[in-house]
Amino acid sequence: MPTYRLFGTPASLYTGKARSYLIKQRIDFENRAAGDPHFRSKILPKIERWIIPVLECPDGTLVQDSSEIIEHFERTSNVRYPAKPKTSQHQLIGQIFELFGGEGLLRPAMHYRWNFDHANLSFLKADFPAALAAPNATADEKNAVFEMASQRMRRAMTSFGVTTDTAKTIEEAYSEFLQLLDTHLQGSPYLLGGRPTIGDYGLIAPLYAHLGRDPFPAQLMKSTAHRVWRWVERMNAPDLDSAEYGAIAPELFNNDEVPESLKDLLRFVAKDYLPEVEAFVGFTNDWLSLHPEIEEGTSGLSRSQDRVIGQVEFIWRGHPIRVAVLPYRLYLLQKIQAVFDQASRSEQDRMRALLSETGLGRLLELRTQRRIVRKSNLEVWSG
Ligand SMILES: N[C@@H](CCC(=O)N[C@@H](CS)C(=O)NCC(=O)O)C(=O)O
Repeated sequence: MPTYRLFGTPASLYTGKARSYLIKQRIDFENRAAGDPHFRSKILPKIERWIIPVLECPDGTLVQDSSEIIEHFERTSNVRYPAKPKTSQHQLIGQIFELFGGEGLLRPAMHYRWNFDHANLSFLKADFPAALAAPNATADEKNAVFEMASQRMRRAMTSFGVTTDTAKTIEEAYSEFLQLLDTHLQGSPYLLGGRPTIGDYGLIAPLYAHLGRDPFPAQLMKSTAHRVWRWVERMNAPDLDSAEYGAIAPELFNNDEVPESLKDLLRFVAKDYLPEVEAFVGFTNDWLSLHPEIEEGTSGLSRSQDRVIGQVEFIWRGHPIRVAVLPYRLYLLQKIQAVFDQASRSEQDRMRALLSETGLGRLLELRTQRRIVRKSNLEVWSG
């Protein structure tokens, strides 16, 4: 019987996000490797770029993008644990953590994967080719696959702002984040109470594949933030896996409540990531002004695999850093703003108060002249 197939790799950040969702919803699916000949010959030509994860549906429909994979099920079927929280503030917070998890935590994810060779390298050398190379590849071919992937990723790391100058600050910031999340998880098994929601799926992306699975950061997480480690394990379990919280878990934060520990996490996002959001929105607006010729429904870039429109410099925790600007991030930012835009007046007042209390008020104003939409599994500009 045909089933869903998730093409990706165990070490892939965004595959981990989609996989966690599929597991939690008990959707019948198979994990398939990106090295699978079917992926190369049948899927990549249709997706038009090398990117994972890709979900192949039983009817042959392909869905690329971890956020879209989640939306695909949220739109079309009765899911077990809806990813969309029930109440408005929680929806807003959920979308903030989808953006921050998948995009804002790339600095620690990349740093802890690629700058700790003494602990990680032998694992990565075995792990990458196992899923990226063809199943019958020779040892030399597997080594070549690893070398190519690792060189690409080490280069990519710099474009996220990971340098020798920032390394120590990245470690300090990540340690602060782990402690804040650990403290918050003292009160509830998931970010917004007793059920996993979109914010958890955003956060699991870096916290599973890189920070919870690679040897060095996994050890760091286990030894300094046990509750976060348990949450990573929980996010990959088919049940709620929250026995240690007792029977009260489903009732937690049911009233659109935002505990102080969650506000502290939002304050962290404001300090750690809002400056980057300001920078990429500003850069994008300048870039769009320079390119009025870009047609609706196109990316404005020459090749379908291009995802970066330029580089922008900003100050991150006292360091001037230069990072790549990816329009995809606007797509996730728009999801935060959509929650606000669609809410009632009184809900908007509460959201505004929460964001201004936590230093995130600007998130509602940072908008681009044109919106990013998705067409044929690519990010393109609206009219
Ligand atoms: N927005 C995409 C991002 C997917 C993505 O960047 N995936 C990585 C692997 S985790 C990738 O395919 N990178 C391309 C490359 O390595 O060349 C999603 O959420 O699915």
